[in-house]
Amino acid sequence: MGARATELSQEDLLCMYRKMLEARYFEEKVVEIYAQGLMPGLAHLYIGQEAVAVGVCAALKPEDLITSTHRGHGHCIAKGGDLKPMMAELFGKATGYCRGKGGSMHISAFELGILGANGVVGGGIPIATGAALSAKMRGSGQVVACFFGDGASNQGSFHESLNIAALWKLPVVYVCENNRYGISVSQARHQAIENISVRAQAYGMPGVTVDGNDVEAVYRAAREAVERARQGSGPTLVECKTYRWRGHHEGDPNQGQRYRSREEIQEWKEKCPIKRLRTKLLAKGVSPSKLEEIEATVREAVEQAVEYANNSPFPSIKEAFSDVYAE
Ligand SMILES: Cc1ncc(C[n+]2csc(CCOP(=O)(O)OP(=O)(O)O)c2C)c(N)n1
Repeated sequence: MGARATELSQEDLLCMYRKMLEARYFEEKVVEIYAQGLMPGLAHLYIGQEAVAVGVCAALKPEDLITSTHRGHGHCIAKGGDLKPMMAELFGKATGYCRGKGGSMHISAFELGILGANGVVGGGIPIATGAALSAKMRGSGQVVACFFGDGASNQGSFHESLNIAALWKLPVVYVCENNRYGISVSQARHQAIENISVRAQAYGMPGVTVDGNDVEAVYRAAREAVERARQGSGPTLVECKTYRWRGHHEGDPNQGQRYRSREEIQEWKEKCPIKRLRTKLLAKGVSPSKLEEIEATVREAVEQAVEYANNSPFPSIKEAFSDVYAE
């Protein structure tokens, strides 16, 4: 993305705006296509959380690594994923990042430093920690950003990983996306703490909480944590407070009845991270037509990704067992 500077230029912010739109429009399309039954498996959408992935990945270099979650499309796009092989992967097609065998929840693209989305809650945390140990032992200078949710921060994998990463000063940034729910359980019903970042103290690393709907705030916190990791000073826990607009997965009927109110959803929609950046860009003197042009280009790119996915073949039955295990 070319950011990583202390101060973000207008060009950096426009780049972030484009990436956030890619994540949003890609998934708005997934809503439609999933409802038509064209996508096998489950789709957990990231709509509302885009500022986290984009703010964090803007602080990384292309050779840095990320691990993702079951809600991983935004992470993949922010780290440089191309919409066409991503959409093809969601359709189960041979032209997808994992040749159609990963689907929405298991996209990986090692060439982009994407070590994989993961259906196991908290499963990416030890993977990121191991990758950070590897980077340290190889002296590669790489940093690993590890995305996970508030629910995942209750898993043993979280506590064991943070403990060892702090002890060994591993180059990893733990990014907790506190979107307030683990499926239908609110944070207040699964944790006695308000800020998950306080857990960092127990392991001897810095912990910060930021507004996860403010891409610049996320970027600033991530940048500091990435620099700290790169200098050999060890991990940081960055908690980003945000919200998911859709149900837990597509097909979860909850849009304001069972576990959260319509008013709550509406309140968070008003804090839309994309609208917020748009307002900021306009205030900085960017013309509305420039933003409209970006919006139209991204919409077109999403349409092309769907066409590409639709026209791609399914993998051959003969390849059922290839690319499943590392060779
Ligand atoms: C080890 C494990 N336990 C339980 C589940 C079932 N499960 C899927 S998503 C989820 C909630 C995850 O919540 P959080 O980590 O906050 O992520 P979010 O869905 O909010 O992004 C659970 C319990 C699972 N996939 N893996």
